[in-house]
Amino acid sequence: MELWHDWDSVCSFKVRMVLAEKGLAWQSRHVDLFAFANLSAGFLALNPAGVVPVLRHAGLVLPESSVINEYLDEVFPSPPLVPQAAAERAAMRVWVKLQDEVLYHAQRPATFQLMIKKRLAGLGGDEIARLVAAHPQPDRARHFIGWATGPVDMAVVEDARGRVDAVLARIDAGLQDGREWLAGEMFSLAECAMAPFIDRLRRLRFEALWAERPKLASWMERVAARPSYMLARAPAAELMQGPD
Ligand SMILES: N[C@@H](CCC(=O)N[C@@H](CS)C(=O)NCC(=O)O)C(=O)O
Repeated sequence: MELWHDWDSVCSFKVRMVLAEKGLAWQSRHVDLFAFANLSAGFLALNPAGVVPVLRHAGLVLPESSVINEYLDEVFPSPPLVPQAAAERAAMRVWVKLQDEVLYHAQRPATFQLMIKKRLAGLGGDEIARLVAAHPQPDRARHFIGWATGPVDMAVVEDARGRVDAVLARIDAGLQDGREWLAGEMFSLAECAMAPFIDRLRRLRFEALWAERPKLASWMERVAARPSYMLARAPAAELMQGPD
């Protein structure tokens, strides 16, 4: 099994978390997003969308972290990460969709302002524009040009914080009545999808968003205490620097 990924990529962390939960061995194919290796012809042949992660297993080349995670659970069912009951399985998928479609995009501008900008500081705006010119997703090229250059824009960070807050409020509300895990009785792919954002939001110093939400805060601690979380998290040397 091979995984094309970058270490400090939330979408890659999501898949590494499932691999770790299941104790699966995998070969790392590092795609350095800061060298724009995801836009090389070789990588685009694997994933025309130009994003990580991509899994290769038994001749299958698979993009999309949530699809990869469901595939891994079907092919390697032990320990299970998808609930048996249809209602819980559906609930799990709604959480994963919230992560994919809302939380990922909510935090992204803040990650650009407070982390990616620092990492790309050596490159001028023109150089960045040149490097992303052939990005298969024009919106993403625009994000690099608009958010990864110039001084930190705190208005963008505050807007992102507000959008993240709305997602965290939903998670908090989903954890009422002593519920330990999002989809019901078991730790599931819903937690694997959210786990990387616990790391990211802590490092963005967004902790005020859970300071007054004890259920959310203890769920975050439960997820971050799993051995798989530490195994899946980027090694210290690979972490982007956060806000000062
Ligand atoms: N929906 C995709 C999104 C993948 C994605 O956005 N990956 C990011 C890293 S977390 C990436 O490759 N970014 C590079 C870019 O935007 O150019 C998934 O979940 O796999």
